[in-house]
Formats: sequence, structure tokens, C-alpha cells
Amino acid sequence: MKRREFLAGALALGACSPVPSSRAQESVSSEGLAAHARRSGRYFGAAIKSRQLREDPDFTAAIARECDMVVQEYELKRGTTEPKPGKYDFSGADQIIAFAQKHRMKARGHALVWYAAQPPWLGPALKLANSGGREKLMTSYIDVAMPRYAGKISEWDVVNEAIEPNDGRANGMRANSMWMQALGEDYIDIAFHHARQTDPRATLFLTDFGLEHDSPRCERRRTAMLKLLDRLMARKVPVDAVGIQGHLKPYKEKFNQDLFARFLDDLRGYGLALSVTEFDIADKGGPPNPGKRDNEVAAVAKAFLDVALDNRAMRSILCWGLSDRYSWLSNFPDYKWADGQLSRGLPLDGQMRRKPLWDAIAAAFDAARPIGRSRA
Ligand code: 9MR
Repeated sequence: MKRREFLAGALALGACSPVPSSRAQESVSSEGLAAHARRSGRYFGAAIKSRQLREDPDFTAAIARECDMVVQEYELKRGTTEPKPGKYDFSGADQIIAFAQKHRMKARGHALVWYAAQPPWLGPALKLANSGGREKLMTSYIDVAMPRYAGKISEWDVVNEAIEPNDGRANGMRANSMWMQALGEDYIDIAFHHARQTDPRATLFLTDFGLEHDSPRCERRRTAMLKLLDRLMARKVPVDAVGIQGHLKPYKEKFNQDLFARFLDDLRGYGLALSVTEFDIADKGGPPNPGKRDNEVAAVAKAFLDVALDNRAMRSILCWGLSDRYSWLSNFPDYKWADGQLSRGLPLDGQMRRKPLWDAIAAAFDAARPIGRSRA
């Protein structure tokens, strides 16, 4: 595969393999992205919220049509599920998992140990606890969440976003994390060992963002990730897979296919499985004309996915949402448009119509060499 560099703001549309028109394709086939993924031996999925399933039949139908995997956008984060110590509310996640079961979809669990979206009582409790107590405050969530969905959630983000070179540590680890502060880097080892014991059938993921672009920021983050994996592998920590979140921002940072391919090869070299777990494209800063912007976004997506799917360890692509009707990008200060228009970073627009980004994802699956689809 001949690889290229994509420049922010000048996405070299002509340089990208053409993406067929969705409108034409839609008329000949109502196949969803999951069907394209399946032919390449992979899965396609999206992050969803239970409220969307309860209140938006069009969106729900689109998820059923396009996906064979789902993940909770926030309803398995501890800030939601354990508002008071030991008092649980899994109602949102339960609905999402019931939906997945009904539609014979796979489900991911997001996320067991994270520095963010934690309940307010947890930080103070960690400060008061002794070392055994601090460990228990982390593993107690694994003890409750994993068995509840055993056999239904096949893969878990065990530790999410462990690295942050901007925090100033020489090894690039995130220092501003309650878990790092409570237990040191050992928190990662403890979490993975505990998760392995709790549900031995689950695939255990380490997930992070900022690993995708050709930028000093991402280069530092990739280096930190590889060094962390060196240490985890040396200590025989049972990490099965790495999740590349895949939040692209092509109008802020460049994308280089060779660089990204090398990084994925490095990850595969550890014997790890790979997934893109939170794919979307921030379109802020792109051309004002939405049609032109959609084409540029699709070109970047195709460039990224061609590389991702060229790697035989890559098992699934999940978008962080499915329709622009619901995207965190439309609300996040760095990415939202000042005039209030929706961000256009997902495969379906606000009216559930397929966009060039949908075509790009389908075309990338179609072009990929098939792998054997995992059943785990
Ligand atoms: O999209 C999610 C948003 O709705 C939540 O408010 C937020 C905090 O829970 O998390 C967002 O999802 C993040 C994900 O969990 C981890 N990677 C970055 C995602 C976007 O911020």
C-alpha cells in the first residue's frame, strides 16, 4: 500500500483514493457498515446512550442497521454508576446491554479505571484510606461491574487514558490522576490482574487518545505509550489489546500514514490486538461549505482507516456516536462551532442520512484484506 501524508487545511483530496457516493450505494443496498466490517473479518460499532434508545426511534433503527457492536458513551463510568459508595445505578448500562443482546451485537465496557468521570466521594475516600484500602477502592468497581455483564460484555477498557506527557513526568505518565497518586503506576498492574481474575473470558484493553497525528504532541504520547507497554509486558501484566481512540483533528494537526502504520506495527509487535474505539473527526476549522468539508473529512478518515485496517491485529472500528445529531464534538469548547451548527464528524448527519464519511468507512472495510473474525 502506497502511503501519504495529509496536511491540515489542505487535505489533498485528489491524492486520496476516491470514495464512492453514498446516495448511489444506498439505492442499491441497505447494508449497514457492520456488513462491510464483517466481510473484512471485523466489527463496526458506536457509542450510545440509553436515552437515545428510549426516545429516538430513528437513531435506534440506525444503530440496529449500521452496527454489530456498541459501547456506552458514559453509562458505565463510575461517576454515573456509583453515585454513593456501594450504591449502584446500572440502569442505563443495563438498557444498552439488553439492546445489544436483542440485536445479537457485541458490547464493549467503558471504562473500569479512569482518572475522569469519577463520583465526588471517591477522591476524599482515597485520601483517608491506607494502602490496602486504596487498592480496594479501585478493585471494588471491577468486582461489581465485570461480573454483572459477564458473557455479555466481551471486552473492557480496563485502564483509560493513563498517559499525559504534559503533566511533566519524564516517563510521560499521567500524574494528575487519583489512581496514580494513590497507588503509583502499580495501579495499572493491579487493575489488569484483577480484571483477568474477575472475568477470564474478557479481552482487556488499555485505551488512550492523541496517538494518531504527525505532531509533537502525538509523538510524545506514542513514545510514552510504547515505553509503558515495555514496562507492562516486562512485568507480565495481562493487557490483551490497545484501543486507539481515534479522535482526529485534521484542521489542527497533520496525519501521516507511514508514521501511524509504524506505530500500529509496533503495537502489534507486542502480540496485542488493536481496535479504534472512539473514532470521529473534528471539522472545526474546515471550509465553511459543509459539502466541501464533508469530502475533506471523508478523505482524512479513509487515509486513517486504510492504515488501521491494513494491520491484521485491528479487530474493530467504533465511532464515538453514529449521527451528528448526538456528538460530544458539538458541545466541546475546542471543537464546537461558534454559530451553533452541528459538528459533522460522524458517519450519519443530523437527519440520519449517510455522508461521505459513511462511504469512506465502508470503502475502507471493503478494501481491507480480510482477517479471521474473533468470537471472544
Ligand atoms: O462523549 C463523552 C461525554 O458525553 C461525557 O460527558 C464525557 C465524560 O464522561 O466523556 C465523553 O467521552 C470521552 C470518553 O469517555 C473517553 N475519551 C474521550 C471522550 C470524549 O471526551
